[in-house]
This record gives sequence, structure tokens and C-alpha cells, in this order.
Amino acid sequence: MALSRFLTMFLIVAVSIIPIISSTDFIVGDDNGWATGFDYQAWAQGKEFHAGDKLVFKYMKGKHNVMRVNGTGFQQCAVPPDSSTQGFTTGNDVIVLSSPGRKWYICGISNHCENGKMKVAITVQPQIGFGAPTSSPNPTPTPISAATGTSPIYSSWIVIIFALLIAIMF
Ligand SMILES: *[C@@H]1O[C@H](CO)[C@@H](O)[C@H](O)[C@H]1NC(C)=O
Ligand SMILES: [Cu+2]
Repeated sequence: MALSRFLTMFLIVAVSIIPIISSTDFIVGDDNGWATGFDYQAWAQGKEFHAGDKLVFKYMKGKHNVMRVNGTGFQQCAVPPDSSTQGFTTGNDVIVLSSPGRKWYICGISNHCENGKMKVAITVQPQIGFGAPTSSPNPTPTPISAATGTSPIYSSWIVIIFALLIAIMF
């Protein structure tokens, strides 16, 4: 009797903290990675990004890079003048989406952005789990649908497995 009540309580607590600590890693371009000739706008469509999630840009170091730009820089494929502070060049660049809003990233190598379509624009929504609305505060034409891709890695699975292990132990 007491045991099952403990289990119920534990599961309620575990399930309620999952949305707070969960975050999703998005591999930009999925298996294609960060390369020329891929439609990153199509890739971003239908995905929901939340503050705390991460973008991972994978490419061969030196062949590409990742520049965070503003909307103008995105449209014109313009690399910011102080590129050293805005750029990522490791080939496995993990960018934490720390705040909500519109974010733009381009490749700054030669004409990869303009001719190779190496540009991606996303809208980051507030973090889940704090009673934040799931819709974007500024109306942007980003369609909102369930993210069904297989690449996002849900760290909340660790919590679920951990909770189940403890539940089994008791
Ligand atoms: C966009 O970025 C460029 C280059 O960094 C800068 O010159 C420009 O003022 C920015 N535009 C806006 C609207 O912030
Ligand atoms: Cu490139």
C-alpha cells in the first residue's frame, strides 16, 4: 500500500520535471550535415525549437563554417565584418539556443551561402515547462507541427529510464 503510493508520487514528480530539464539536440541537415546544395529551409520547416535546445553543425573542419547573422545578413549572405567573434569553425559546432526569437546562420566560406544555399533561419520559442505559450510571440510564417524527425536526441529519456530503474528497484 505504502509502496504503491510512493511509486505513484515518484512518477508524478519525475514526469513533471521532465519538461523542465529536457532539451533537444538538432543535427542541422540531419545525416547530410552542413554542406552545399541542401535545402535547410525545408529542413527547419515543421521543427519546433525551444530555448535550451541545441543546434549541431557537422562538417569537415576548414571546408565550411557557421556565422550567426541578422536578417539582413541572411538575405544578402553578408558575413559580419568581425567574423572571428561570430563564427564557429570546429566542424562540430554546438550552438545553444539560449533565448527565444528569430535566429539566422550562414556559411561564410566563398559563395556557399549564395550559391550553395548554406543558410538556415529558425524561430526559437520559449522554454517548455515554465507555463510558456507554445506559440511564438511574434507572428512568423513558421508552420507549427509535431517534430517527427529521428535525429533529435531527447535527454529526457535518461530521466525516464532513471525513474523506471528506481521504480523497479523499489
Ligand atoms: C546586421 O548586421 C550587419 C553586419 O554585422 C550590420 O552592419 C547591420 O547594422 C545589422 N542590421 C541590423 C538591422 O541590425
Ligand atoms: Cu560552406
